[in-house]
Amino acid sequence: MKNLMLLSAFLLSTLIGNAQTTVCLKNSSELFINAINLKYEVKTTNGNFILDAVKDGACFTLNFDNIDLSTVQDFTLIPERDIAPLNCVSTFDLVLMRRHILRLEEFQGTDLEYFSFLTAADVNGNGDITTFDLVQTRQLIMSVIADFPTNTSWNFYNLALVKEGIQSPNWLQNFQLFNGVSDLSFSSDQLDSQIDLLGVKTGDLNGACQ
Ligand SMILES: [Ca+2]
Ligand SMILES: [Ca+2]
Repeated sequence: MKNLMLLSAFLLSTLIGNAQTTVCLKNSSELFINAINLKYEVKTTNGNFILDAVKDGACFTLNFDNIDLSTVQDFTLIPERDIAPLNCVSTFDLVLMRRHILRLEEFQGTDLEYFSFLTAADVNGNGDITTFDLVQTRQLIMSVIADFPTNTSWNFYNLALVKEGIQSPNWLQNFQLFNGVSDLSFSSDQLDSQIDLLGVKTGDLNGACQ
């Protein structure tokens, strides 16, 4: 009888909870980004649940304790940091953007830092870096506008997919390689794993923000 009870307790614990999923948010230097909240939506065959991730040191733990893991279809990460658009955006970023637009100098840094630089520079989020981005950044610095009208203060990407994309030698010419990097949903076989997200502060071209 005791063995039977132990067996059913074991079966229940394998069915419900016990997934240890860790999510870390990093910048392009792979330093941890701290001032952030993380929610996650779990889609199951019994419905969807939105939960708060628990800060655990520099990273977060996703808790699936009360969810029958066999019903999980996928889960989506929802990082929240759409505040302080002017944070880390200075005239130095304007200088870097202008030099890039005028092709005055080659980028110095890693490919990951270059990906971050380009993403941060496209402040209006239209997929290109032009004088419109320069104008909006200048307006923000001069308090003509309070935030980026068509972009959030931060954007987050699947770091593993970004790293995969920049491994291709011609990644700069082929942005198709980055299809899906902003999709933060993960299938149930990524329960029990560590997931890294890349955070990019809009307008912070020198990547000073954490
Ligand atoms: Ca743009
Ligand atoms: Ca900056």
